[in-house]
Amino acid sequence: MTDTASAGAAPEGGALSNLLHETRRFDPPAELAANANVTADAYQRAADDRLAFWADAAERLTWTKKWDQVLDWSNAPFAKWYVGGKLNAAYNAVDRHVEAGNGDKVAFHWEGEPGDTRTITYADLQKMVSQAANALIELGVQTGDRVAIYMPMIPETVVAMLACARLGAPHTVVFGGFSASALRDRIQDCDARIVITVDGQYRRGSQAALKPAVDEAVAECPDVRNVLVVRRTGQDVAWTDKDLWWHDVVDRQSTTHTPESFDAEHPLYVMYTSGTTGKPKGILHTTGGYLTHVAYTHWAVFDIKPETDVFWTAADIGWVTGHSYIVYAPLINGATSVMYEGTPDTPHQGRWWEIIDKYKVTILYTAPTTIRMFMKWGAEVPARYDLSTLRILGSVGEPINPEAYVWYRHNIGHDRTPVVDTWWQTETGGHMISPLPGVTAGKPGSAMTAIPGVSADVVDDAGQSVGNGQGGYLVLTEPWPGMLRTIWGDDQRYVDTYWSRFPGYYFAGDGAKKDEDGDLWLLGRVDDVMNVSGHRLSTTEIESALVSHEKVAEAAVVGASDETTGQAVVAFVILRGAVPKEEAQGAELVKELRNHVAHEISPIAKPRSIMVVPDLPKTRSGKIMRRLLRDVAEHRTMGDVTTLQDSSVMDLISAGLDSAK
Ligand code: 6R9
Repeated sequence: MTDTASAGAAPEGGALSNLLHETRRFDPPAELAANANVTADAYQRAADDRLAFWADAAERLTWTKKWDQVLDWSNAPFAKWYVGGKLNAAYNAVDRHVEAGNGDKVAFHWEGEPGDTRTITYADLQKMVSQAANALIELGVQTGDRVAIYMPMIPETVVAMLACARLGAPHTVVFGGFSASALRDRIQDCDARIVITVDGQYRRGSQAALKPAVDEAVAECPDVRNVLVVRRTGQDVAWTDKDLWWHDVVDRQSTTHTPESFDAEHPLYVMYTSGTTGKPKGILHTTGGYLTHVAYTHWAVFDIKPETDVFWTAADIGWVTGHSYIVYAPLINGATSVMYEGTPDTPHQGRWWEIIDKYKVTILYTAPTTIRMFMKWGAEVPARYDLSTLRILGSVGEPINPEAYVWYRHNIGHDRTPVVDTWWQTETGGHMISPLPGVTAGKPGSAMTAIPGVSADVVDDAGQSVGNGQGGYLVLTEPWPGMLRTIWGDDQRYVDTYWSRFPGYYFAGDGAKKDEDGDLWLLGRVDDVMNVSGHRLSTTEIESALVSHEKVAEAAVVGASDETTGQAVVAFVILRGAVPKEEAQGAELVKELRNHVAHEISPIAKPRSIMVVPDLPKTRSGKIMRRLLRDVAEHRTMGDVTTLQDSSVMDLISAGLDSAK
């Protein structure tokens, strides 16, 4: 994420518009359209009276006291939504469904990586959350205290989050792949007093310890009183006098707990997201607005039918996508979800499709990077399973290349399912720009339009709205319920980062284009834009051109400094499974790919060099860390790798580069 409000340049429209040559259109299936939760009139209703629209949406929640005012924007950009309203997040996610007689309904079909499974109903969840809340009270947690959660994808992670929410103690979940120092920084930044973790997790068939990283982090956090440890793998762990086993403390608690109501603006959680430089930003979300936003979008964008759907967000809970669409939204809406602990290729490359087949999943939500990985493994893998229950496919995290979109729709959705490409951020809380599956004729590669109740635009350097066919910066022109309220402990950084570049508008940090119909195409972070001989090129466009070549599964493009052209295009590609090894290493293939880019976009976009790599450096959310690839391309020592999902990837790439010299 960009940190400075003035960073970067947006690509110009018109100059290079490969993506806009995409002409394929996919209408919503008639049956889905006829039964859709949301129809086209929602856009008009929201445009006529935006606040009345969001007041309606808030009726999806159970309030103990209704709000007096939908939005107080008098102290902009510090928003207050549903002013005066009171509610409890955990009650809304769990208890009310049990009270309504749906206690036996499955909340989660949980699948462990080694093949162990657990079925957790809403009634089970109510008991588990109540016990965990009672345990936290025993450990001295009070309303407003922060609790850090460093856990893998197991049901106790959801329980821990909801127990915190129930007590009004904001949680901060730190992705289990992050290092001890990343964990320490986050605990210290939000001054968490309790840490909840596990002994270890299952990763690619083996046990990976998590607790040692907590020990290392907590050694430098004197204010942490206790570490609550869930036993997941049973492996040996070192023990300190702050440590307590979850089963010792939680299991003996009462299974009932009466929830208290909190103010709509009471902090719900802090989620850290990295800046390009400097310390991570603690994005603060509060209760009423955030829950309204995620519940509405989950219902509208995924057309969720809680009675019949089986919903699967295949993402990590340590990413905002997991918070909003594994935990809060599906539970608020009373849906049944799948939750999977492990990696997609353990013990075999068909694991996801086997899970869909087994639980009859109807809606799948994942990231483009994962789709491209499946492309690399080949279409014959999903073809072995029954995926006929799927009715909607979602994408999130990066722009989805048209080729990946079409592959996903065809090989996973069997050409029956709409693909909803959802643009949003940790900061926005929930979906902002997305097709609606029963309304929108989808264009592969385009996130289409702002959802009802949200106002987005593309502006030029001067903050003027650009015309159709033009590119610029993506901005959000009106406040929305799920918006971040501030950066934890740093109001000024909140104002500077998001609200200063274009006064009155939220600056998202992404480049975007409007096509001839006014639909939106996301072009990546503005700091990923290159300038080659005075031409501004977007990484996304060149990557999409490379991925459209039959031999390429995944591509990452960066701009490396170049004496003559200012910057030069450097590409890293992963090939599809079927390409023979000798060919993969040959100069012929590189030439073929360079020519392909020249043909698809323009000779200006032709990469100076293309390197075939086994893997790419990615974050927990599957975003390619181009900053590190730039370091490689410019022969610099590598920057901070603490937020990489797998830091050994960079060693492989550097080694390959050395041997290619
Ligand atoms: C949800 C999430 C936010 C950044 C965002 C943008 C990129 C996310 C996208 C997308 C194009 C999409 N992004 N979804 N770009 N199309 N459908 O990813 O949050 O981790 O905070 O990242 O991700 O660049 O600004 P977060």
